Amino acid sequence: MTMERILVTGGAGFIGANFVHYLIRHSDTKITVLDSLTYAGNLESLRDVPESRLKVVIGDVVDAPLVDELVGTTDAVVHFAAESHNDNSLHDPKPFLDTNVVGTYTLLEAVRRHDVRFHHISTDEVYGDLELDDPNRFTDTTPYNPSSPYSATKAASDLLVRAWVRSFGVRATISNCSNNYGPYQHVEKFIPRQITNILQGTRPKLYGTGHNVRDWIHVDDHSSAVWEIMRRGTVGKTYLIGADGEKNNREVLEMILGLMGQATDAFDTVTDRAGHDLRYAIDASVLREELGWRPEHRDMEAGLTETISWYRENAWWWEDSKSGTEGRYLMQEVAQ
Ligand code: NAD
Ligand code: TDX
Repeated sequence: MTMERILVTGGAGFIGANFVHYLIRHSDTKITVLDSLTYAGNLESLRDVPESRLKVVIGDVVDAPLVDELVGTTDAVVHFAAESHNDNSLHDPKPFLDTNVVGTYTLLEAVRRHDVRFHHISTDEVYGDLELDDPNRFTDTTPYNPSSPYSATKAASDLLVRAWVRSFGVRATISNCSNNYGPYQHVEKFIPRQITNILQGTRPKLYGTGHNVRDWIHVDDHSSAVWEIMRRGTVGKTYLIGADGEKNNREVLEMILGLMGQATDAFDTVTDRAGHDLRYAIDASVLREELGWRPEHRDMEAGLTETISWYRENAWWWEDSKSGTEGRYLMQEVAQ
């Protein structure tokens, strides 16, 4: 199947931008990014991409005529655009419904009309959470059980994709990935928030006891998995992406503090997130066995060292958004 032209929604966000860089390095595709540049989108993340390979359209995934026009002139769509932060969804869920549910519906209708290959990016959070000692991990048959407004809208979007495959024969795949880290991640998220706090002389903030477990994967490994699925995955199928990277938040924070030359207890514990999921864990054996995919970044300490250096060297990229983000956290804390 030809995949010379790819439409990347949300390509100015964290994972979308890293995916664009990945395609530049690993393919000859021509890329169109569709992004509405919310607070989370930053065109500077695409600054080094050659103009001959990239077109950027600033627009909304709920804008049906625009989406129809762009989908009509591409070979495939990869749909990253979303409202992505759980904490924001607890305080103002409406944009999550608009972008994550109506936006996905709008894209599905367009790919259906034009018979274009579609890959939907989703999250492990659709499965809810696991007990710390549960020997099972999430698989593609784990029942959906989302906890937050964010994960409920992602679950809804996945179910729309499944229905469009079954009812209308849309050529779609879905991937549910675990927590990503790496460059260009917004400073609202756990790892960049703590790194940039330390760089600015502020103490990191750990929610609750910090025993919540996340299954960390480097963003480049997410990109390589998505590109494999787009090229060689089975239409109609859901693939779980994870790199066996389970760590609790306290361990990750202590690692960051140690790597940045701080005492490992130099952090504050703050009010826990409402409904805070305890543990996520991905079983990626289908992806490994069917497509032969393997993660390259298996050492989180090495990945974090690189990520810390990136934030240290690229303060110009994040500094402008830092005070607004911390202001938002302060307001959310007051509203609790
Ligand atoms: P992000 O918040 O960094 O980026 C989202 C991008 O989408 C931004 O550039 C934003 O401007 C854009 N966008 C938002 N609403 C839009 C709209 N209505 N129209 C067009 N563009 C819009 O998010 P991210 O962390 O890069 O996540 C990307 C995708 O990956 C999301 O679908 C998310 O659910 C999924 N995901 C994220 C993680 C993670 O750890 N961050 C893990 C698994 C899955
Ligand atoms: O300041 C903080 N302190 C803290 O302890 C922040 C921002 C977070 N946390 C905790 C909450 C989580 O247990 O760290 C963990 C990670 O938090 P986030 O970075 O907000 O990620 P999470 O809620 O796990 O969701 C992420 O992974 C799945 C992404 O944001 C989602 O888009 C993705 O679907």
